[in-house]
Order: sequence, then C-alpha cells, then structure tokens
Amino acid sequence: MEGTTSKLPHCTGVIERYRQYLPVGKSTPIVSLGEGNTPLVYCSHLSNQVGRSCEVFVKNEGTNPTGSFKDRGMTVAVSKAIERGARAIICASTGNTSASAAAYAARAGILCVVILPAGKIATGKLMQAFAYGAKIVAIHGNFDHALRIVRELGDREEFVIVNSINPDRIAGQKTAAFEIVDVLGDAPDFHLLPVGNAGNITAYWMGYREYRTHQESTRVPSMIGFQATGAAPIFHNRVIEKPETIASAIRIGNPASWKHACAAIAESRGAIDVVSDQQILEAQSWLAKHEGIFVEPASAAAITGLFKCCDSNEAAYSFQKIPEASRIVCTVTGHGLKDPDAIIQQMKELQPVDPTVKDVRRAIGL
Ligand code: AN7
Repeated sequence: MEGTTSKLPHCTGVIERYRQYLPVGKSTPIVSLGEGNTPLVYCSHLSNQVGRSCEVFVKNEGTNPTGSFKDRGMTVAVSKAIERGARAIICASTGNTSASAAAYAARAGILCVVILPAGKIATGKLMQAFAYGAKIVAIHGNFDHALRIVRELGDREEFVIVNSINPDRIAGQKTAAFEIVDVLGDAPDFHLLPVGNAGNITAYWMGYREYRTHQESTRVPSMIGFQATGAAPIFHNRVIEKPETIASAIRIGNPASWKHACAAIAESRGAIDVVSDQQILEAQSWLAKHEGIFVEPASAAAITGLFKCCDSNEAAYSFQKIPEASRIVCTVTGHGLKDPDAIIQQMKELQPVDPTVKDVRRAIGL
C-alpha cells in the first residue's frame, strides 16, 4: 500500500489526484495501481463523420491497469474497505468488475470472491480473475441473478460488496469526468457512453455536476447512453428477464442504478438509445482501423451510438442540427484484448507461406 514506503517513488492514482472530491481521509490507506489519467484522444475521422466543425474525443479507459474504467472505482472501494478493516470483498460481474476487484484485492492482500454468469465472460476477463487469484464461482444464471446473490451474501457474511451499489465505486468513477474537464478546459457539449448496470453514467453525471458547482467548469454535457438491442431495460422501461448481446459486458436486464441513469438523462436533456450487435461489431472494427483504438464490443456501443446520432432519423438524439463546433466525448470503457473471440475467427484465414521474398511479395499483394 502507498504511504508505507513514502520515500520511494510510487504510482499516482485517482485518489491522490482528486482527494478533495473523494470520501477519503488522512488515515485512509491508499490501494492503487496508478489508475486514471487516461488518454482523451482527438479523433479526426470521427469528427468528420459528425461534420459541422464538431470535435469528437475518445476517452480511452482501456488503458487503465486492468484494462477498464472499473479501476477508478475499485481503488476507492478497496481503500475504504481496508480502512474499515475488511478481510474480503465480493462482486457479481459480467467480467470487468471481477478483473478489477481481483487485482486490487491482491494488492491489498485480502480475499476476492467473484460470482459470474457461466459461459458468458469474455476470455481475457476470466483469465484476469484467475491470474489475480480470486475465488471464482460460476452460476447457471445471468448477471442479475449473480448480483442478487451478492447482495444477500454481503448482508449475511463479512464481505464488502464492490459492485457499483457501493457508493465508493461511483465516487471513484466520477474522476473520469474531472479529467475530461481538466484537459478540455470546460465540459463537452455531449457525452456518449455504453450503459449496463448504469453505474458509470451515474458517476459521470455526478462528476460533471460537482465540477460545475466548484466552478471548475461553466456547463454540463447532455448525457447520451447506449444499450444493446437485446439488453435494453432502460430504453424499454421494463426489466429484461433474459438479456442477450454479443457485448457481454452490458448483458444486464435489471440495472442497479436504473433510477440514477434516468435522472442523469432527464436532468442533462440527454437520451437513452439502442444499438444492434451487428452495428456494435462494425463500429469496433471501424474504430480500430480508422483511429487505431481497439476496444471491446460493449465500448464500441458508444461509437455505434455516435454514428446513429449522425445519420439516423430513428435516433433518440439527432446530431443533424447540433450547434457548429460542438464538442463530443465518447467513453470507450474496456480494452479490445479482453474479448478476442470474434477477432480470432478472422485470424484463422492466415495461411503461412514459404520464407522467400517472392512468396512474401505475393502474399502482400505486390
Ligand atoms: C466494458 O463488470 O457490469 O453501466 O460487472 O465492462 O457502469 O455497468 C461491466 C460493465 C460498459 C457498463 N463497458 O457500465 C461488470 C459490469 C464495459 C463494462 C459497462 C461495463 P455500467
């Protein structure tokens, strides 16, 4: 833990950078892996898609220590758990929360229990939970079932729940909004992001509002969230019993922060919309090939959403008449390497050739 070796250089994470906005005190031991401070990448090709001299930035959360935005919330949740004397943490997860919880628990030297929907966790994420030494339980059920079990175990046993129903998680995650304002000099006009359990949209909205209250910014953005067509409870305004989507991270039918998400959307004059699995995979490929940013399918939902806002009359929010030179931020939440299965299919087309210049030239297509 930081602080015990104060003379040595150590990684600075979101707690040290934004301490005054977080529920930590002088005696809170900081469990950090150097999360946050992720790139806000100006994307010229995406900006061209929008036109009207708009600027599109991608907040690349895949560069966090375990490859997703969850690390921002986990550093706060685990630090607070340790401060309260916890010996174990527990979470339900579609993959990224479990990877992050397992890593921060390992760093803190405590047990991490993860409850996962069997067969529905992307390969890289499940690998991470094993690598960091979590106690892993797979259930015949989906994320919503897993979260129900975690809530009960959290009440009955000595486990601290580190899902986003824990307010320390939301507090940590709001730092992403602070970083965006710090880089741009003010809040953007629009913020697009994928929505699953709805913790992140809740956290961003909290962060933007707090920064405006503290006069770090003059405005707040409209929040526009995207769910997958087969897992869109907020869009349809009803619980989805059997959510389905290739974007397994957001395969959630009964989001814990449902009400907060609705408040964020209403107060910011934003919107919630749906994107199809096919569109998600196309946007994932487009972003990697045109901007050099490789994200997991759930993250690509934000990019798909941007395209939909630009050119669809059916979009819940149309960008066709937005003010000239609007600033748009899309959060891409997790790294593409976590979920390699779809891309591995393409790799099977690779056929080796003989090690001669002639054969290699032919393979290149020269
Ligand atoms: C890459 O790991 O819910 O709306 O258990 O991994 O805050 O839930 C992950 C969610 C978006 C949705 N993108 O964020 C989990 C989990 C990625 C994610 C979301 C998740 P929330």
